[in-house]
Amino acid sequence: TDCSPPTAVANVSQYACQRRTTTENHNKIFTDVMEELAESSEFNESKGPCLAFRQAASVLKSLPSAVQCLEAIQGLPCLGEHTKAVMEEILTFGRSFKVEELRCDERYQALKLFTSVFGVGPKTAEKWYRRGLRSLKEILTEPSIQLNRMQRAGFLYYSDISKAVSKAEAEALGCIIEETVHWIAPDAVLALTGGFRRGKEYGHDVDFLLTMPEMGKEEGLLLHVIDRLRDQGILLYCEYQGSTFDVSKLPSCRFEDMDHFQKCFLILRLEQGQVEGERGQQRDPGDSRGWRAVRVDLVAPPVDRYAFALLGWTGSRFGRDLRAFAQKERQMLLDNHALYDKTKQLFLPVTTEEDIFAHLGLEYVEPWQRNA
Ligand code: DCP
Ligand code: MG
Repeated sequence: TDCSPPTAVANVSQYACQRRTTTENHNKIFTDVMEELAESSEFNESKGPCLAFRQAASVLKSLPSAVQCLEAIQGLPCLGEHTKAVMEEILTFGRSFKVEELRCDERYQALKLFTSVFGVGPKTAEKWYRRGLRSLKEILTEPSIQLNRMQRAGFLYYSDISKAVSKAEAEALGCIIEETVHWIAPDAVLALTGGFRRGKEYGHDVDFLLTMPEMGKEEGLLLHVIDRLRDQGILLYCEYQGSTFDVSKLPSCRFEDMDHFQKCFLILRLEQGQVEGERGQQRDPGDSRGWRAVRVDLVAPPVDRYAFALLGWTGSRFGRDLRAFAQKERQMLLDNHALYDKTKQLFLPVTTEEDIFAHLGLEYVEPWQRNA
């Protein structure tokens, strides 16, 4: 094996927004482990180690080939001693004992299981674990546990929504949403975002952005869409959040995970016959229902915020690092709503994603290169 550090590796940026990361991951044996360790740190509320493992995984995903030896990662950013030790284990033994130990850990297993339910976050999972609960069945049969509406839907459709959504299924949903939206507003603009916009073959949900060419016309649009989906009999669950977007409150000085646009978190019923390649075909001999439940997110920003929302919702670490880059390297604040130049004390004019990259002095990166 060639252990000389490839020249391309010599100048990898610490920021994902200065790297190009396709869905082709040559270092999956390392990144899967890093992501499990990050998740475990998250359960333990160890923010530092969690971020460190996620950043390390992200750097490894951007490499053009598989890492064969420790020498090959010399000079790469974001790879700490901890990460290197894990990589050394994998390179030497083909496996990580540290992560194998973790996979056997009762607490990790339970928290991973509980957080796999739609509507259950680390806090709730921890609460259930502390009460001695270990399985989903125990949660459902424990009389003192009060599930909220979202969690009830999460349990009801658990087997469907814990199954990956394929690109063909995402496209089929795209057609359904498009037809629904255009029936209500023929000039509405609909875009597939999230992992599928980045070219992923599978996802945990399907994310769409929706807007109107005329400012203000997007108000109430989502509620109409929801009504229409319900009329069609395909709305299994809906959690609607109205807009809390207020131009006068910009810029937000902290990194906000949630944006203020009107949005809804849905579970939709997708007929097997509507999915390309599955027409007249039985997916699973044991499953004769002919449909599955799918998680869908719809977000409807006003058109003048569309580029920011699109960039944010296309997501991955790429988006997070863009914000960090803007703040640390450019003294600018970027979120899903706006880009503010702190030095010039003004909001920068933006209509496209390209404009945002240009303002930040970054080369444009295509969505399919943002799988950081
Ligand atoms: N996002 C955001 N603001 C929110 C919620 C999400 O900017 N309020 C971003 C972060 C995510 C992206 O939107 O990267 C889409 O979220 P998902 O959780 O659906 O992630 P992906 O689509 O990237 O992956 P998956 O295949 O798991 O759906
Ligand atoms: Mg998604």
